[in-house]
Amino acid sequence: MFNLVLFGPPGSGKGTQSENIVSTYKLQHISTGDLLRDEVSRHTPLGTEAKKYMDQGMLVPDEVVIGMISGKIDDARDARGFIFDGFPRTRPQAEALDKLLEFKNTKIHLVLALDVPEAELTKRLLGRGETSGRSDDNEDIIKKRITEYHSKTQPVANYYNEHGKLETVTGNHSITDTFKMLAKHINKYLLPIK
Ligand code: B4P
Repeated sequence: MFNLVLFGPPGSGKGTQSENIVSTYKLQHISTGDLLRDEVSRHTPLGTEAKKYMDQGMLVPDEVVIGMISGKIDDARDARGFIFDGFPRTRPQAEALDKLLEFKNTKIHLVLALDVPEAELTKRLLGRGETSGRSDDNEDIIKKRITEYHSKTQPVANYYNEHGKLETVTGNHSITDTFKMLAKHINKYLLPIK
């Protein structure tokens, strides 16, 4: 089993590149953003709670997100591996993920961090907001999301760096070129499935 974390600030292309990675390497995709939006659209109690935070550009509380992830890992126990997209986003989430995986006799093998300048992130998220209808893609909320990223999520990169698992890739190139750079790192662990 090979487990990958795709890390980066809001709008860095985690969701976009996850699609390419999933179709090339046949990993099981776990996107906490997608899972939360699904809960919101189904008006579940978890979704109603999460929406309060997401609409303000804030992170959803750790216990809500961690509880949601655990079941998803169990559902796909025969997978070739997982790609965690947008998770973990805090140090407690990273520690909880390590414990969950250890319990399942596996671990995170590689963390790929997308590095994109802040002006480009804002431009992309405003562009996505014009078409996606997402509540977190207007200028004030984007600023708040980037502030949350610096204070709560950036420490996750340090955590994985301390464990020797972090590789940084410039995410400011075209979608195809960025994918090629990510693939170079993944190919050291896993070959593409045609
Ligand atoms: P997410 O759904 O994870 O999404 P994101 O960070 O906004 O974007 P992503 O990096 O995936 O960018 P994308 O590919 O779409 O988070 C949403 C919210 O959910 C969070 O704010 C939080 O409230 C909550 N949440 C999620 N996980 C959580 C957790 N673990 N803990 C707590 N709360 C959590 O790309 C953006 C745009 O750029 C797209 O339009 C795309 O087409 C474009 N683009 C991508 N790559 C490009 C490139 N190379 N060049 C040009 N454009 C590009």
